[in-house]
Amino acid sequence: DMINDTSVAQASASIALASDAASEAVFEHDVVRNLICRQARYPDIATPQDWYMALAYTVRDRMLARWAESVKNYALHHVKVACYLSAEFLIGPQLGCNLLNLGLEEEAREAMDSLGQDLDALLAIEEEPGLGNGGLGRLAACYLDSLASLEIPAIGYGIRYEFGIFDQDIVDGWQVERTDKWLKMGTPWEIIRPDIHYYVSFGGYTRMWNDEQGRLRVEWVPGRQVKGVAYDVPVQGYRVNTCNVLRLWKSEAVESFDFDDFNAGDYYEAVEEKVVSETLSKVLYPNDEPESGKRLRLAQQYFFVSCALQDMLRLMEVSHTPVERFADRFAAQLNDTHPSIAVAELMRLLIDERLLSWEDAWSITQRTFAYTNHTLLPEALETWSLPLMQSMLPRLVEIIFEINQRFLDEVRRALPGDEGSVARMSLIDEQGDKKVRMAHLATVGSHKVNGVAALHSDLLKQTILRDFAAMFPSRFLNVTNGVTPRRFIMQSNPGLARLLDDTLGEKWRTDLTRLDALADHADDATLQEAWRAVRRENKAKLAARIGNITGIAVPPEMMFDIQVKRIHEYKRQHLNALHIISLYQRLRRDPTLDVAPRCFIFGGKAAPGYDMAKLMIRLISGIAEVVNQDPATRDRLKVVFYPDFNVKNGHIIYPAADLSEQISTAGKEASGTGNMKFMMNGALTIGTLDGANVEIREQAGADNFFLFGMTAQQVAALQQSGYRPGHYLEANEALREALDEIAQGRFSRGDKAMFRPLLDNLLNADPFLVLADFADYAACQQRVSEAWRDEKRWARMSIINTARSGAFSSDRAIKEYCENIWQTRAVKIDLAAP
Ligand code: 7GP
Repeated sequence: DMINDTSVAQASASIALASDAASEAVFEHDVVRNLICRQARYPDIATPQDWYMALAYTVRDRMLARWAESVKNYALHHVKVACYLSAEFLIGPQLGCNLLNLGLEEEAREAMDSLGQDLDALLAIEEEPGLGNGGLGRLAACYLDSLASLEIPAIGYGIRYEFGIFDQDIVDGWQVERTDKWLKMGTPWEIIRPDIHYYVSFGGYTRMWNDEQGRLRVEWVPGRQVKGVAYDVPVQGYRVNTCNVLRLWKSEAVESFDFDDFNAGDYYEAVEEKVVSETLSKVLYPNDEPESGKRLRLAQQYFFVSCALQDMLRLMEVSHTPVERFADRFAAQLNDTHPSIAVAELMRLLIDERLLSWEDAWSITQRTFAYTNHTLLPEALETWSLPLMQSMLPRLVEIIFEINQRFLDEVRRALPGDEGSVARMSLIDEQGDKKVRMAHLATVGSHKVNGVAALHSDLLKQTILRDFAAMFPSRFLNVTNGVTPRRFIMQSNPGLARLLDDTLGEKWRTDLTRLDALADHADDATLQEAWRAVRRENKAKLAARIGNITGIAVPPEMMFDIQVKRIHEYKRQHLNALHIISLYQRLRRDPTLDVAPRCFIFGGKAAPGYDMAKLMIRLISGIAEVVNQDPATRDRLKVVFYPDFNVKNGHIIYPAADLSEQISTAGKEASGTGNMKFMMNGALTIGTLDGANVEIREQAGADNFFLFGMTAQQVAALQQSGYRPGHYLEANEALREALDEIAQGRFSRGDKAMFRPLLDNLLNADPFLVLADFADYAACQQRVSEAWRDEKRWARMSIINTARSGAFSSDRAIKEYCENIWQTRAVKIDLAAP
């Protein structure tokens, strides 16, 4: 009844609208009220943290009526909701983007000003929730931003980790990890929903029984249960009333405490139970770690997926929709295989608890799910030990067996006598210790499977999912990734945003393809001058920050050549490093050498257990230490390792880049999204034909992209025919010298052993073809240097890159998901309507 109550609707609308119409004075008043009513502080003794909280609550208050209105509308109109299931959401700092999306930035700035507070200083103290590792988690966050901005009903489902990705310190050139205590000051961006909670079972056994109707039923008698409580983060669309929700689950102990029987022993057991239950959502696993001790990780995956599906079923009930219509009301996207146990869990919920037939349940399941793959690296493909899964999720394994049996029957019918295909496609890897192949479960249980860039989607069909693509060709498609221009242009590069407004009007803000018109002005001298001015300012800001953090003075006139991303051998930070060493050698040998003065900036975290990646960080630090203080080169060459690369630091780094390093071994980087952020902000790319680089080059034009290296095909062919790194070493003197200098301890304070593992790996195996691509990379970098000398040409190329970046908005990507996979559409949220 409540949702039809006009007076309630009017009240909600007026709460939301009043705050919009509100003057700066009202905003200011609300901040002070929150300072007192939420922080219990008067202005005269309030700390910056108090002011930040007061401001954040003031902004949040302006989102809540929109949120309630959005939720009400979804329920009322029985619309289809896109559910994005992801173990990671790397959402970044919230205050700035919420101010931007609500259109309240100026109002807030002025209000805080009158209160004697600097908005930028308050934005700077926000601790970001690091609930993701990198690309995959950040992509999920960009997609939530686009869904809300495109007014599409959506829910993000994930885990509320108490500790997110570790913070990185650099000590003596080495990475040192610190735990990320993002909640230590509390967070104003979540609403706890103790009433929205579900129970999730683990362990125990299953048994069959006959119910009163004589139906054969399966009961899972769990060994223990954990409670999942909803923690909601509002996701505000850009200049629209849509406010969606990111629902994160925190694990808690089940209060099954029997007070009558209680004695001291049981009490301590109960406390222990509580501790164990709460560890489930305690910490995010860093990726790229070797498999081991991952029991808790599987438990996390099942935990959040089960909560999400139970929540979706509850929403069906709330809106009085029969469960048979589940797939008409929800589209559920599996962000890689981490949530893929959802396929079996939805089957369990529908069969065991809602008593649907296998066939009906399976039809619903397949129509509900779609699966996005984010990697082809064999070591990153998830498998779970069958015995482990059997002990933790006995009922789910039974269901997986049944799915597999029915599926393999289908394979045998399609390919009679082809037991090779059956073994390859099975959900269970039977070789050695038995394992469940999660990518196969996701593929079989979904109606659509996509890769994240054109090349990657093709390779997916040719490699790891080849048999499936042959059998179900129409299931496979590509959706190239995208990034949100709200955060990565408007919020982090306000200078550029203003210049774009001045040049093009404001339409680009809601339709990024409008940037295209900029290309017509690429040679315009006035635009070029303004363009350079914006870039100069961004670079000066980054230079100042680098000075503060590292003590390294970098002149903003230098070319800023930047590689920021997770540290990984396939991303080849060491290729970049080897080129720097050889450049350094050339400069020492010939001080008059005419090359562009450059500052090479690196940033990124290495997984704590990934020794080679950590050694790569140490190598970069070692090069920086030597190069930066060498009087022979220090005016022309700088090297910086920027510590603790995260979303917040990205805000200052992307807009300051002249050159974006996207140099992965072709075929290994599924898409990349940093490449898109750099391009939008006017950086030129030096890159291989890998991931979305291919499409970036197509958009920018070959003349506006620095291409080098082997193609994915050439890489595969070379590896097939037996790659010999030594061959490339013999042919390249500069390469030999660079490796030799490392071996001599030049970048390790004389320690000749330090980089031995890295050198041995390159010389003996070089699995990512660093040596094979070195010569072409160095030659390409030479072309970069030459292009830099021509200021006008560079400005033109930079402008064209931004102009052609419209295709890489996450809005474009989300529209493709909606049309080609989810069949969802926009719903206008109108606050004024009674
Ligand atoms: C990344 C891919 O490495 C990157 O190329 C892509 O742009 C990004 O996903 C978003 O699609 N993968 C991960 O971050 C990751 O954790 C493990 O993959 C499955």
